[in-house]
Amino acid sequence: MKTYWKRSACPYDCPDECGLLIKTDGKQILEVKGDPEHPVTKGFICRKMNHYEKTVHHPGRILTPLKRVGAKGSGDFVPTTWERAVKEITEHWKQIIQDYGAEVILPYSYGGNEHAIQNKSGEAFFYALGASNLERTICAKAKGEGYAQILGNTQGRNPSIMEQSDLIFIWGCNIAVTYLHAYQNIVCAKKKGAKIILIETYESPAATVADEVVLVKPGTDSALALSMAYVMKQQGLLNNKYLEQYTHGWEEFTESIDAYPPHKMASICGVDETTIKHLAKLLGTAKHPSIILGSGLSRHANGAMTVRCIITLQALTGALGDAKGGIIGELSTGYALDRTLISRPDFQKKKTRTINMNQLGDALNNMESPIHSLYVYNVNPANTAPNQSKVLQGLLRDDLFTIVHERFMTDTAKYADIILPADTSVEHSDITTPYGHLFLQRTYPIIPPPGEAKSNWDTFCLLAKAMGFEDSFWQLSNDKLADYVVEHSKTLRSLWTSKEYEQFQQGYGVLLPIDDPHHYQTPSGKVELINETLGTDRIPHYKENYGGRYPLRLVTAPHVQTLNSTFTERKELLKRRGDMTLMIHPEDALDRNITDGCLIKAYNDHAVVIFRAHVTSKVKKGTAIAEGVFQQKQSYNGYTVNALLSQKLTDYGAAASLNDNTIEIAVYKQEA
Ligand SMILES: Nc1nc2c(c(=O)[nH]1)N[C@H]1C(S)=C(S)[C@@H](COP(=O)(O)OP(=O)(O)OC[C@H]3O[C@@H](n4cnc5c(=O)[nH]c(N)nc54)[C@H](O)[C@@H]3O)O[C@H]1N2
Ligand SMILES: Nc1nc2c(c(=O)[nH]1)N[C@H]1C(S)=C(S)[C@@H](COP(=O)(O)OP(=O)(O)OC[C@H]3O[C@@H](n4cnc5c(=O)[nH]c(N)nc54)[C@H](O)[C@@H]3O)O[C@H]1N2
Ligand code: SF4
Ligand SMILES: [Mo]
Repeated sequence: MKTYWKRSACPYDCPDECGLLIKTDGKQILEVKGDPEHPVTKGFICRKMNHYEKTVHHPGRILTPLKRVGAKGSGDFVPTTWERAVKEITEHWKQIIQDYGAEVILPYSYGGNEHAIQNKSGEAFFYALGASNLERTICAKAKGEGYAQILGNTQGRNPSIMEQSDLIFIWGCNIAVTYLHAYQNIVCAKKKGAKIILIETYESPAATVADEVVLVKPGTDSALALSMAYVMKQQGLLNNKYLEQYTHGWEEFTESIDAYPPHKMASICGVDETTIKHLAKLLGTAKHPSIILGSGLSRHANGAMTVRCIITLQALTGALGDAKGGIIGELSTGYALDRTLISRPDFQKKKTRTINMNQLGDALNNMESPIHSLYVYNVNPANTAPNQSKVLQGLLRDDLFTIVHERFMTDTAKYADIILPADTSVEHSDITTPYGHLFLQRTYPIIPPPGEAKSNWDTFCLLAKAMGFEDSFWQLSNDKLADYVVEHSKTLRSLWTSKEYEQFQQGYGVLLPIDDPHHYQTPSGKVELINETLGTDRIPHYKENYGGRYPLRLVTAPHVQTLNSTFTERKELLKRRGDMTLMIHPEDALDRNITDGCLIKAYNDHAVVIFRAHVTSKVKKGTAIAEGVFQQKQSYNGYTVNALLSQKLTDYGAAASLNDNTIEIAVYKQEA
């Protein structure tokens, strides 16, 4: 058997989009490792992708289109052909479009495959169809908005700059789990003597690299940040030269921070006065401080405001203009590739209604302007969307015609009328657009798809032809579309030399140019400490989050063994992950007679969910942490943590307020 190695890239919703080397015989993939020549990956990938072959050749892969024969949710399907499936879908659509108009069709997708073509091509199809528009904001849109309100389109910083920092604040980022190569940068900085501070709601796996861990009450980081600003001002630690030269509104802003003395803010954020003063002094006296921002702290009613308040700290130190420090964690490479060549907004003939993906439960159950058909790809809302019981109730509707394009029989797929088999990233061409570093990569098919699995692009082309779309766009092959997009992305072509372009075409990770840190792409050309467009929010200030009437604040955190609901097909990872647990503080447990390992019920106005209690002082008193996304079959009563989450949106960005919910807990069963 002749075997050889091919370059590829991880397709998942993870900031690193690692470069991969794949050993293959042309039919199967045999081994997967990190590409040693990829400048960020450096040969190292996570344990999940280390055995990607177990996902690609998993016996549970869906290999043919399937038609439902049992009740919705039962998972009872029989194989059908692509021809019949496409005919059934498109005939159904033609009928409902004729009866009610195309807006009764809703596409539902997110980042299951982050590569540009498989991620964006569905938008072209649904624009051409005239379907409802999906507002894709489940993840970090509030963080992006908060960043933009102060820094506009300023390029995000490459995390490798942290290697030269002398102080790093890891702020609400589960970096040891979610951003592994930035974690490596921090380990490197630490070896050189940098001090590492973790600001979290629990002692997350990122604590392994931290010198100090500071636990805040969820959703109160802006109180901590503004109070640190107060202390820095009192102690004469503001970088006035920088403020005068590079910021807009600094006089008014620095005056406003007098309202946040530590003695007032300590009880709000749950961090004592001494610690606030200590953190302020560390930040104000460091030479090259970095703050790496996670998304967790932005998933609150005050999410964008929190992000903005934290960024102001790095304006006060002047680190925003420093090549060895600043704000890390809000980076985008999408600007270089013209993704509208894939998503084709020009195909939309008229504006259609917009439905927020975080409110799918409401959207499916709203019978005043009902959705008649749902097309799901790159996403698994039965497990990942908020208010799970409402989502499931909607998916159960007999009159909802649901199509799910998937690789595995997910909980969402079980509610489909028709399932279409999806391929994997080693079976098609694509282009990466990472959100954790500045290297782009092109990928090529390495093996043929198993059975009759098809890429998102090929599937949309089939549907387009059956719907009678005549644009020649739908005739392109996956490879040709990738060629076209790369060739016609003017920004990309202008940024790279022909040698770099050539390397990219050969599948290597190639760096986008790094901007001057002082190139503030805002309307004023400065850091906008005051943003005049924001009305009552024009000055960064402390704002409460939603909270709620139950005593414990619930935070959903990522799990190291899985990636959202992805990788739940992998038994060995699930075994290591273990039960669906809720982490709670020993005093909260004692108050309720809860012992470690017993079954507890967590409840609020949305649902009752059973967890195994994990009593640990790693969690702050008053907070409960649920790591990981679980499948219904791994739950105790059919519901997972998402059943306890509201559909409320963040202050800006219309993102999910996943970490802004409250619960009460009680013993369910003392014995397992
Ligand atoms: N292994 C693994 N990797 C992943 C994922 C995964 O599920 N598993 N998910 C991927 C995805 S889609 C994303 S968006 C990224 C997310 O990557 P991150 O940004 O690291 O993760 P978040 O889920 O946003 O949560 C980060 C931390 O925020 C904390 N947090 C929540 N609320 C607050 C708060 O109010 N204040 C503070 N200080 N901290 C708070 C949580 O405790 C959590 O540990 O990771 C990606 N990578
Ligand atoms: N409790 C809890 N809830 C969360 C989170 C959390 O940490 N905890 N994280 C939140 C965040 S940050 C996010 S971004 C969302 C993510 O929510 P989702 O986008 O639903 O994330 P995944 O679970 O990764 O689901 C992706 C699905 O896409 C499928 N897929 C992968 N590649 C392809 C492909 O090429 N084609 C097709 N058709 N399908 C493909 C996978 O098989 C998988 O089932 O969840 C949010 N919800
Ligand atoms: S999941 Fe993240 S860390 Fe793992 S290989 Fe993919 S990009 Fe790299
Ligand atoms: Mo995400």
